Amino acid sequence: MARLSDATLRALPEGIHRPGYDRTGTTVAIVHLGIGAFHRAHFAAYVDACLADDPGWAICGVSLRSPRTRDALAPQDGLYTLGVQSEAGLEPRIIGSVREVLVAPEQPGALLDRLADPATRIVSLTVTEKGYCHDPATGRLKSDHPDIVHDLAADAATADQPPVSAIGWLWLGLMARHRRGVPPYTILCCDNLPSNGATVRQVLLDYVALKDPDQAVWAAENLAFPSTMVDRIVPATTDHDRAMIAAALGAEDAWPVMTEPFSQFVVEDWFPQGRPKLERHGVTLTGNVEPFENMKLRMLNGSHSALAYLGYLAGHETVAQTMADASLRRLIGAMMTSEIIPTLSMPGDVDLPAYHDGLLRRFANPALQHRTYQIAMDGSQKLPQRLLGTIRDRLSIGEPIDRLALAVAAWIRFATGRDETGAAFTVQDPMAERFAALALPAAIEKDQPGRFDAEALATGFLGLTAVFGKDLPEDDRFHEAVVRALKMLCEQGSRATIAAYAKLGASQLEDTEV
Ligand code: CS2
Repeated sequence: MARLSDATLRALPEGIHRPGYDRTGTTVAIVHLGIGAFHRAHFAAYVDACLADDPGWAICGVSLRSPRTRDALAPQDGLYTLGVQSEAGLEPRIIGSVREVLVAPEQPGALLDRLADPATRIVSLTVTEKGYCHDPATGRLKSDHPDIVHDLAADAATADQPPVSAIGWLWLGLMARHRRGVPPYTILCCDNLPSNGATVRQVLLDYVALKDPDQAVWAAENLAFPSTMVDRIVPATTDHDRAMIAAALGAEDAWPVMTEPFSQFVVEDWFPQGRPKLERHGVTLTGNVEPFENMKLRMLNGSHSALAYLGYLAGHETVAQTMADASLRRLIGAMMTSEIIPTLSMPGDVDLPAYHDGLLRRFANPALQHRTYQIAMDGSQKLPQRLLGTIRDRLSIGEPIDRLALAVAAWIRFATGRDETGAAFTVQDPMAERFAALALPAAIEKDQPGRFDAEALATGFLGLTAVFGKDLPEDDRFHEAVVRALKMLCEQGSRATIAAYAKLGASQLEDTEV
């Protein structure tokens, strides 16, 4: 079977949507750090649409570690398939906006040239929450993070000792431009962080204060960090997806990306060096992204994480399966309606109940194989912006937090690395070793793996200040609500707990014998 590439593009079956522009006439103006599936299903797809009327915004995608994406896409001239999946079936679309893929550790010189090139006007990022090497509870750089320690020690001026962190690369590129009198690029964070532009700005400024203190004022005054809200569900690609795409294309694509029909991108309009005409292609440009970010992080991602932990414990492999569990669906719906929506204050034209309905529909998409285990990854980096901010807001006005606390308890139970049958599984999280050390003394009997003392477990995990800060663990209402939920999970199991929380009102829970 032929491989997808510029040469085979024309031979694809007629109905397949493909770039409506001459790819050779495009020029790279965006360098994207972290060219994973999410970027290829989201920003790169918007840029692909923009290239049809403005060829000046193609993308150079960068992998900071693994060569896998480059190895898959290079023989395809950067082309790949976006497989949009719904109940109506599969709609493949060929994306042409990625003109080049670099692997930072292998091609540091080429990457530095791209970053320093005056033609580069935006550096965007999807490096996941942990990729910013920051403390999720405070939003500040972890100066003792091994990647930051490495980058701070590396030669400041060249790529001879290339950085390993995204922050290190951002700064190396900016300094190369500064020395040559080239204006700085706009830094566009597309990760699910709270106030993501401001957060990345703070992390970068913390880095500069240590690396190049003489440039701290320049950096604070001259760089642009528009905030964004990014939304599209993108499960990891499977071999089954590859086979399905090959059948539709009649050509092989080594790494297609699968997604849902829904896509949303809200961007703060702060691009001193210009930007593609995103507003023509469904992107919302606005002065204030924060309400949208809060809505999405708390409603979608907060629910996603709750579903991931509760669902995984209850034996549901995918999000669609969690939605087919009537109790879990009811519980998540109620968590959004009763505990999350009241914390949001949105512009007048945003209909939150409709957003809630839309989310339940999207989660239920049976065509998407979105694994609960995938979403459960890196909980320590996700919980603060997804669940804990909402909990803080609720506590500050004295409102109940039972369902949110159950989600936190489910995370703790998951982080023990033992499922309810006692079987061990791998917890993927930068703090996984700490979790294992906390779970060990809370195990009830060493010969009965998977049985834990809820009180001991909660006290241990809630002491993780990098996740919970200092304030939350000291709040008795929070501590009690988490312990109550964790006790039920540990003693009665996730299914019984989900059923109880789905049925009961918050005040009744307090009277329930567990
Ligand atoms: C998910 C997100 O894996 C996860 O943590 O919650 O990737 C989610 O699918 C996206 O943010 C949707 O926009």
